[in-house]
Amino acid sequence: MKFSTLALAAVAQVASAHYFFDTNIVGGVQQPAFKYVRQSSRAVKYNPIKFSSNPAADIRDGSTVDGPDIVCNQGAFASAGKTEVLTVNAGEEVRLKLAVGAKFQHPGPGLVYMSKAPGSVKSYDGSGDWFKIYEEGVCDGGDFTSTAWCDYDRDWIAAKIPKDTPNGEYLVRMEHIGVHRSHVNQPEHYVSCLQVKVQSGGNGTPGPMVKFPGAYKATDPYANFSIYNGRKAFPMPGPAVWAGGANGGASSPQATTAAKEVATAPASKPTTLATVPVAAKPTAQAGCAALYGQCGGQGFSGAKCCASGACKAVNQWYSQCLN
Ligand SMILES: [Cu+2]
Repeated sequence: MKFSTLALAAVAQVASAHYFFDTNIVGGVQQPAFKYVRQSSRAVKYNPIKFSSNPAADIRDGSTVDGPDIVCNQGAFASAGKTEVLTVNAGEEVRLKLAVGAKFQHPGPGLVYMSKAPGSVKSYDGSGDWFKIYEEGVCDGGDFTSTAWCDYDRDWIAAKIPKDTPNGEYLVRMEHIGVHRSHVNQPEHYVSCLQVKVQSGGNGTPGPMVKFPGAYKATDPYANFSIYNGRKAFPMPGPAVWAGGANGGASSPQATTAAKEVATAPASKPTTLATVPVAAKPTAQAGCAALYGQCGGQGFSGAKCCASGACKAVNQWYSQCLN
């Protein structure tokens, strides 16, 4: 097959708009791709995981948030045995980096979870309990549809293994969620898992605990959140971050997180609203897709127009409204 210049440009766009993790960084040194990170088996590695309530044509590679792929990505467990186990001290940072030079160019939160393997993490499918060790959402007063998000335009997510984490082998699950289409119940989940052995740990009782699938539901506030039409507090997906120690049962995670977002985001600053031009545009106007929304592609039956930006072909199955 011959590639036109347009097709090559489209591939470059994919690399920046969609993404997957392939490597971890230790002491500033990038480790070989998929040495400690489980590799997914999906046909298009950078595709997101979406809710199964979406139209079938919008699901990528059959991966849904309601199925096993939300654990560590599609088919990742099959690579567990050949993926090595990284030894880390409790209190140290783990960091995952995106592959092929991609950056997070969807607005949305970054989240890190851990789950203890009953024995060797190489034979653990991630069906046990998960606790959250880190989350980041909105960081500053920038454009609420892009740069205001902490990890926007970055190519990594990092978190410190809590000092109180008991010794043992764990999966560390790194996730970025694009929320540019959450207003139509289509958040995009990008997930990968790192295999670690925690040493010099503590005697904490991690929690609150959740399961994957199960931690996220299509009816959750984050999955129905609009980044358009003004700045507002973002309801963080999943449970509260484990605070360390024995208080694994912190209550009302959503409320706690929302309150924190309000406290850190300059929600009522009038100048902020004035600098968000996209927000002023009615996204549902004439049924056209919002910025970053799908506006075409093979098998797509929705409106082929953009309320904001221009409709550009990302690949034969996916055209997207982009600036
Ligand atoms: Cu996307």
